[in-house]
Amino acid sequence: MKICIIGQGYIGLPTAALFSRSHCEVVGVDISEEMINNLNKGIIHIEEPGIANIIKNAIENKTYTASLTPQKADAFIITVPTPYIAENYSCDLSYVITACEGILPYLEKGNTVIIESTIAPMSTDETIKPIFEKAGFKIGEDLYLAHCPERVLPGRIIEELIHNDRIIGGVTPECAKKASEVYGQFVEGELMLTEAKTAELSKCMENTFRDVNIALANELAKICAEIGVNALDVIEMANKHPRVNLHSPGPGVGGHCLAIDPYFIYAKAPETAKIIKLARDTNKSMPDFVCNNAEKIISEGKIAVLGVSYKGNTGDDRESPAYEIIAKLSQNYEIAIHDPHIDNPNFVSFDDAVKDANLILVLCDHDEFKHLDYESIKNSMENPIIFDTKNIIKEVPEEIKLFNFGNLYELN
Ligand code: SAJ
Repeated sequence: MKICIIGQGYIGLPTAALFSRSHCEVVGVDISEEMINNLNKGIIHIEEPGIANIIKNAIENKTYTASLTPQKADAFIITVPTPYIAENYSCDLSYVITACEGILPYLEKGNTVIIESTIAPMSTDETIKPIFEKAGFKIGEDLYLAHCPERVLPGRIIEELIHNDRIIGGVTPECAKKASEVYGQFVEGELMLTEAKTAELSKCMENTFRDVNIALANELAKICAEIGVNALDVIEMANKHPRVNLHSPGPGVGGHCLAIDPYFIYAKAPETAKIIKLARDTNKSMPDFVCNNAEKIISEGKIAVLGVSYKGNTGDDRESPAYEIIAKLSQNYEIAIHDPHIDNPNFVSFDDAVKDANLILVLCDHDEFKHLDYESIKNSMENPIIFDTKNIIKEVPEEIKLFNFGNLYELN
């Protein structure tokens, strides 16, 4: 089977890797010339376990090539970004539309087209299907169109692409059947066949479920800071109940999924999607909450920020709340940023970050931050204080004061 994958980002590239490992002939297409040249040399641009080797082997075996233009294939998979439009929170389909139009000259009767990008409910039927119909195809008869959202966790993408159950939302039942034959090449989880609109809403709802639960934890943290209870203890105790799973409070919700997908549902039904919008607002308020508490801890001086990735142990900083926190605090404090997973010339080493700092602010749960070099901290800081917004530091020497979401009420 020959597969053309449009978009070689966080999802497109690992997906290309797995198809090529399963002996499909894969063409990975992207608009970035630099990325395409690098990929053809085996140089990959994402930090994700397992992918580099698979792509290197696939290039040697000629089962993978990167290209600026699509080629004729049996199946086309679209994995391009879908941001939201700030004015009305709706799903920006422009990259998806451009990608669909871009494959039209290469499409032949009998081909399958799959949209993997997360899209708002009804997008496939109302916006994407007409693109192919206008080009003369009869969907479900001579072209098979489906929405098959990915559902993988960065850091475990290869593992989850293979083993997670997969939603296959066909525009017609025949479309779903054809799309499932494509994923059958490497997916070992269950392939669940359904309609495109059900697939679209299921994907958005998965991430909304998590966003709403995180908002509940963040609201609890704020309540506890106000009334003088340890929020982290409450979560630990409550979670001993067999049917309770309170999530963890944090500096806000980052990433390209949880911080965006709930808006796609909200934009479709703004009068009705009340909890969804309130959860977004609550999570978006967390950078302010962190800044306000940091200001209560120290009123001036230098803050060493540890970690800007939105997710621990990755170099992924998309939509990271850390940047909003840094921008706000920069107005009144000197800021030094350290992140061992992100290559940025403005970031500094751990030692330089903590040197003469008045506060260490942990914004990301990289493993490196679980056990900091406390001797170095004691030597570098006159009055060592740590504010750990991710609750990854469990114990510090008694000369160091530790704040986390469990004891912020002490600042009142
Ligand atoms: N976070 C909290 N508290 C928590 C859990 C997470 O504040 O208890 C924060 C994290 O720090 C991070 C953000 O939420 O900033 C999102 O992290 P995440 O690990 O929950 O999710 P993502 O965005 O990396 O991946 C999600 C996953 N969806 C679900 O778990 C429902 C993944 O399966 C999806 O494939 C992915 O979105 C996606 O592509 O849609």
